[in-house]
Amino acid sequence: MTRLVYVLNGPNLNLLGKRQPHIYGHETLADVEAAVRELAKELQLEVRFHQSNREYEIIDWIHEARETAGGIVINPAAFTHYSVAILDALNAFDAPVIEVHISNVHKREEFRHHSFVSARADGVIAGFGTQGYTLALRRIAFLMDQKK
Ligand code: CA2
Repeated sequence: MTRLVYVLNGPNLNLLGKRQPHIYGHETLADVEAAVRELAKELQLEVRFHQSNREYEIIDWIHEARETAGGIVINPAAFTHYSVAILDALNAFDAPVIEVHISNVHKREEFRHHSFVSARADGVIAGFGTQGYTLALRRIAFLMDQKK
């Protein structure tokens, strides 16, 4: 089993830490990536960390992960709430998937309460701030080790 994990981020998450800190906090996506990489070292995982505002790029990374990765951590951002295409791509990926949301989507507008991705995710983390990413990585490492 490969020790490679993809950490995928959807649209507008490149603005993290630069706008709406009352919802998403002060950390930037570069800070999140640094924290994920530090933990990955401890867990002896290799990480590919990506962000895109384009749905097809996220789908292409999921396809790539089918060949190479042992798990996916994904914050699909707004795609969460309407992308059947991302759900379909994840359904073709056989290893663990953890869905992360920085904010507690269930405390927000009604349209954020439904996630297409949750129908595939092995676990969902919401409302833990950017800490959700490292919690998700720990869970992926646990699930990967369990499968050995
Ligand atoms: O809470 C989350 O992580 C979300 O996935 C973030 C998405 C939102 O559409 C989901 O409902 C919940 C939005 C990401 C946009 O991120 C920004 C960060 C800073 C400034 C502006 C946007």
